[in-house]
Amino acid sequence: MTEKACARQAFDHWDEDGDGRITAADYRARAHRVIDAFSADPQSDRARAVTEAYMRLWERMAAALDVDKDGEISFAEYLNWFHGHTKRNGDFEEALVPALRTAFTLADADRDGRLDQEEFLRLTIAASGSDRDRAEQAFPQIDTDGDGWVVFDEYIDAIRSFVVEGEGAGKLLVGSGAKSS
Ligand SMILES: [Ca+2]
Ligand SMILES: [Ca+2]
Ligand SMILES: [Ca+2]
Repeated sequence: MTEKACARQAFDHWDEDGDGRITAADYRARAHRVIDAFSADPQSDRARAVTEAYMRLWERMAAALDVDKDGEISFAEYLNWFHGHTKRNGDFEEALVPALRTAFTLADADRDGRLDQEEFLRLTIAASGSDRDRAEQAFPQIDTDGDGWVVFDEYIDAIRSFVVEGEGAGKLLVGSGAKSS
């Protein structure tokens, strides 16, 4: 995949309402989709942690990417940033991991720190815009030790390998055509 195609895929992944701009509304909608997927009370601590983490992620992304400060990240702005930052793990770690952690925590209904396949499917469909077939394909690849459970580290490793390198099982989660819109 070319760098531009990779950037487009990632951009579309975050442009939740598909209007060609990434805004605070897209991040809020993404957080709400995750909360809805687990029928969580939006006022519960775990649900509010998801919304807050996604809004912090938005603020961080906007500060770095919204160069003309119009409150929106255009694809041109995204692409500029993408050129310089895709190979740097630190940005990924700092920005995205806390949001994914709150989503994972919400998905982990019995709080044992791991997701069974059904919990994993619901999380990835909501948080990554993946469809069910792709998420089912991804599960055995992400469950790298094959114990039938996905722990947070396995989940993050897969997403990271895609975000940073454009490869791996994370591609199945964020891959093109994953969204119906
Ligand atoms: Ca949008
Ligand atoms: Ca802008
Ligand atoms: Ca496992």
